[in-house]
Amino acid sequence: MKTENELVLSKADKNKAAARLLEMYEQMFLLRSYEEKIYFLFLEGVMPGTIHQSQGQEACAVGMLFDLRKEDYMTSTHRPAGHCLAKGVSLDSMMAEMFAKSTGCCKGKGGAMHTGDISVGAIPAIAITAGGMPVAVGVGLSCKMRRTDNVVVCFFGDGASNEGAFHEAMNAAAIWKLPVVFVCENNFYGASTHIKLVTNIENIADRASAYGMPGEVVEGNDVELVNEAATRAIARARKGEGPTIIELKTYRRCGHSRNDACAYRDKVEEKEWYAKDPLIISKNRILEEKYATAEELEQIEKRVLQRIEDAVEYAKNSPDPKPEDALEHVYAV
Ligand SMILES: Cc1ncc(C[n+]2csc(CCOP(=O)(O)OP(=O)(O)O)c2C)c(N)n1
Ligand SMILES: [Mg+2]
Repeated sequence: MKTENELVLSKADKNKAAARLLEMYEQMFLLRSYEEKIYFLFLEGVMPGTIHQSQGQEACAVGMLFDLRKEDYMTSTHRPAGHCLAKGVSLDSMMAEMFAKSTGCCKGKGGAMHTGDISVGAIPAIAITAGGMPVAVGVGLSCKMRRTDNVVVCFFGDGASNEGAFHEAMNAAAIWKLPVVFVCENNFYGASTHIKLVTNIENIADRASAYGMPGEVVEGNDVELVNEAATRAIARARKGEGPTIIELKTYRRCGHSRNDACAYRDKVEEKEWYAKDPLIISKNRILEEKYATAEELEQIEKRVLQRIEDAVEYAKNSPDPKPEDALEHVYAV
């Protein structure tokens, strides 16, 4: 039987778990709603450039980055919106970047595929498949050489795991015991190619042993499980024990890019994964555990949707870059 103190403690723990899951749900809802809004703005033809979206993969970004400090770093991919919002890039500056405005997080010069903001540790994204991985190793080396205890979370896809840069990055991080957490968002496709056609093993994380680092396979649509794995790997990295590979099994609810209807995907497979939507998994848990009522969740969602509308207004009312700005913030030798 539990003592009175233990009961009080477990109630406090429950309150903490409730607050964390509600916050994670709000963040995931923000990621989903932001990308849905962007998609419709693209259909309206009011935005230049192109988009690669990550609806369905929100638990990966939020679970991995939830406990990172501002001073920690994150590298992303051609699908960076969720990662950047979860790392703390401001919603207004991301929306303005999509409208190519001078108030954008990259002053309107980066667009969707180079989103980021170094002031919050979000290294602007690189759209070259696996291109962010050697960069993450360089940032990790810098963290170590400066004797900080900062860590780097490095996102990449299943497709990226067959690039040479993947292997070189893993090996260098392992031999130098760098504070890098490698996160493979395995959504089973590299553009239209199913992973089975290009990879002869079941789990990308199984490759960890080849570099002498731990590897973990996690249900990537359950934000709490992702967060638990993140906690283990981040603690290891902070203590100077070196890198980890975390493989998150997930699925995108959208096409590879904006005009992809996913004709190459099996419809039964799609249906099974759509039933495992990360937002629904968390929402059901919140309601089952009575962390909040349906009405309270609706209030949270309404608040988020209003923030997005405000960001669109901010972006639309922001100034365009001036022609001479093309010569600013560029480096040449
Ligand atoms: C070196 C390189 N080759 C090809 C491309 C074109 N390309 C862009 S995304 C992509 C698929 C990447 O798949 P994956 O790593 O699984 O990421 P996902 O799109 O599933 O998030 C490809 C082939 C590229 N950007 N860079
Ligand atoms: Mg993929």
